[in-house]
Amino acid sequence: MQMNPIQLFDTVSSTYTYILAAPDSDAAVIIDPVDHHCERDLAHLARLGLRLEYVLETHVHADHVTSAGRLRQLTGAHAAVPSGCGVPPAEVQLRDGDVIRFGNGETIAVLHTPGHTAGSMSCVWRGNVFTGDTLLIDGCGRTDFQGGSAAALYDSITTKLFALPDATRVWPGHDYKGQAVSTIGWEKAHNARITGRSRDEFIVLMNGLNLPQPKLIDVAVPANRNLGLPHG
Ligand SMILES: N[C@@H](CCC(=O)N[C@@H](CS)C(=O)NCC(=O)O)C(=O)O
Ligand SMILES: [Fe+2]
Repeated sequence: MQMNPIQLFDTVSSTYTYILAAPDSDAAVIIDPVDHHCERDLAHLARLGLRLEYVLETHVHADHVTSAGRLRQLTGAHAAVPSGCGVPPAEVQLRDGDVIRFGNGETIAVLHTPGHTAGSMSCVWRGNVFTGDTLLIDGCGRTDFQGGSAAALYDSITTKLFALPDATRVWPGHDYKGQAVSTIGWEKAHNARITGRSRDEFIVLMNGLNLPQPKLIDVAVPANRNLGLPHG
């Protein structure tokens, strides 16, 4: 079976980028592309004969710069970002419950899943959920910058993502341990941050992590609010 979604990795920031290829047309969507992999991603699309319709961002990233603006310029794709992320140049400002249509009747359902950042979104397509940094495999995104909230993250994961069918495949925005894909059922039963913790216990855990700031945060956040393009 053709690998779909196509999962691509950035070893610098441990970011996953995804290409979703419509099974019955040449249309494609890319999720969370990374600046220095623009040519790699264009080559993937070209080799597979795919035409990019949307560049989608799950949130404004703090640890790497997106290539969304450049991919949009080079392919004519539309840029779609969460409306709560403050990215004015994106023509599609996503809200909870929105549906992105591409190809021949393909639909991506958009869920607002705040917590890692205030605007963070997850996207559901054909039994797959792209969780950005809301739910990671056996983990979750941090909640200590960009309007993050441990309480909101707990609610997003347990009431929105865990409401998806157990067989739904979970494709995270990052992985720091060499893991690639999970399922909602597995995460419900085993997630090291969530499973067996009350909401209050989760909040205490997250608020006590004391992680160092991402090295690129002061560069990445302003750049990503302009789709990774230079300001001016
Ligand atoms: N050391 C990394 C930190 C990366 C980081 O903080 N990643 C965020 C996602 S943007 C996160 O939520 N990580 C989860 C964790 O470290 O528990 C860097 O400097 O970029
Ligand atoms: Fe993030």
